Amino acid sequence: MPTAILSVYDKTNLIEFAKDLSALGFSLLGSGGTSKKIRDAGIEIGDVQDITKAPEMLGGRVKTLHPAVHGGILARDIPSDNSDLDKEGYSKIDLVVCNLYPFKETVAKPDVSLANAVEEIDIGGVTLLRAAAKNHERVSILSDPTDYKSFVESYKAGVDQSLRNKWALKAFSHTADYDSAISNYFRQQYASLDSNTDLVQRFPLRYGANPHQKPAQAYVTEGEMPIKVVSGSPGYINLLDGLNSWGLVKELAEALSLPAAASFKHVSPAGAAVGVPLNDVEKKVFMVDDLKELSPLATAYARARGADRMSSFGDFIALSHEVDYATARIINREVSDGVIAPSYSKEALEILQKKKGGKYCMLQIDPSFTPSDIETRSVYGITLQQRRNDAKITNETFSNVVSSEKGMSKQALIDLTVATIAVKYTQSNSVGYAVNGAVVGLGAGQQSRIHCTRLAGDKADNWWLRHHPRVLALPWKKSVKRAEKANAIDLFVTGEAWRATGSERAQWESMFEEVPSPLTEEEVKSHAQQFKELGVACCSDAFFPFPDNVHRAHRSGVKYVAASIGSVMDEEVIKAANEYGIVYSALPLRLFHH
Ligand code: 93A
Repeated sequence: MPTAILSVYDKTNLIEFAKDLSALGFSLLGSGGTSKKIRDAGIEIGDVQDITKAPEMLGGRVKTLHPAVHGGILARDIPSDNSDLDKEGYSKIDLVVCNLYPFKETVAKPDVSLANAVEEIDIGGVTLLRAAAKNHERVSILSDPTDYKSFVESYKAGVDQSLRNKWALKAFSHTADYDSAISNYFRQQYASLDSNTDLVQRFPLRYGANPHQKPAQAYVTEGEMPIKVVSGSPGYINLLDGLNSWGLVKELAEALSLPAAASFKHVSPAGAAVGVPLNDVEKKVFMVDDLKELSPLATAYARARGADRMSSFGDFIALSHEVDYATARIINREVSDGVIAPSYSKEALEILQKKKGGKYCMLQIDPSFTPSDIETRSVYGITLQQRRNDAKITNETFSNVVSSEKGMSKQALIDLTVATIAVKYTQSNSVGYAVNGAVVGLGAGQQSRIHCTRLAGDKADNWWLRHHPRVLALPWKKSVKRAEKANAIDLFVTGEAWRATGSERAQWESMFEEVPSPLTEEEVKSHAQQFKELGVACCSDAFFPFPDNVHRAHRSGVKYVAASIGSVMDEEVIKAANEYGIVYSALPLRLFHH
């Protein structure tokens, strides 16, 4: 006679099922509440104690935890297991029906006490599920009341191993989900930044992507959280920016053996750069000409922030090395949301901890932290997994030159590396232009590649126009702030200022001692000619589907391209590159990032 153990919290469909099992010839055993309910319905059922010969104890904490139960479940059909059972007088159990105490529902209630939550941690039920699921070759495990019917049907037709396999999977998924709810709760109680604990695995976030998306948190499930909050209280997007930008600067600094900086907005870089020294014009363009000493890290941030000053307004900054006094001084006078770095010098801490009235978000990351090879996220309730994009960008990455022009200078390799690592951390589609170790134009998150190429090109053109002597000599009124200058310069170089009318125009004009006249077509043209001489590098995160991208890139001084091939139009694209003497490197990788 087959034996079934029933121990369920959720008693849905239980009576009908017990009836069916009896009719199929099962001998039934139940834990306290389960057997009572079945017996009260007039169905014959024994108690688990009948086989354990031990009472339920500790107020129900020990009901089914006994070798008579688990020996009966785990025994295989092999002589040694049979003789072990015989020695103890135990019998095999063929079916386990179990679902667990409602831990998730309990901790979701407001004001639940820790003691109440702990009491809802099911131990015996989880053990029943795991034991039966482990021995699913012989035992059926039902953890979901909706499976009772199919069990009865399949049992009548003979044993269906494939169903047993599926039920075992379901049982283990159930216990895994249950345990992760418990560890999540314990993490909140015992391993949060807000409680005094040695093991910090979690910190609460102000809110999610939007203020109404509460609660929000950041956590690790293994080891220690590699990030410390030095000041401020980060939000969800701060963390997205911080983690992506840190990945970028760490990789960039390692690739080029130079300090690196990134200025992120909405999870894409507005700028990224390495610490290549600045000349006097660049110091003016990047608004750091008043600072005496610039460290390599400060130079990297000045360049990164100077790529697209308007987009960098309120940025999240990543710095590859310890934040020093010079870098902290630049950050301190810019409008910025936060910074992530491996450490802060004493002077830097002193400066930045006062920023925003002490609310400036400062994160410190353990530089030796290596994320797991597998990335997991959940979108619309579905869990997605992929291998992390840990492809290394080295000089070798650019070695397959497919154009007739082949020469690649050391500077070109640096700039291609900067552009490529930047697009690797940019929301796709993306195209990035770089010069002098810095991104100078980035087209991010466009659905069409030519729009990325145009956007990056327009940004690069404007960046170069900001070097124009007439921009550097604009007669500002003393009261004009740095951010206002960035906006006003943008209106000037794009010509938007002269399309503006009414209060917009008046406001723009009010910033100058003397209202400047527009740049003439000739001035723009001859300045652009000098840009071409710089030899701009360009990386696309996937192949160029049409030659229009190459034509557009060329107009913004692009001399070096790194993009994968694989388009039916490759030949046309490379032909266009050859028309301009562009060095075209076929990337061995695609670098989509989402
Ligand atoms: O407290 S327990 O972890 N100790 C046990 O030994 C045990 N065995 C089964 N809880 C235990 N269970 C759980 O009791 C089952 O998972 C089920 O949710 C519940 C059924 O209890 P009752 O039959 O008394 O209603």
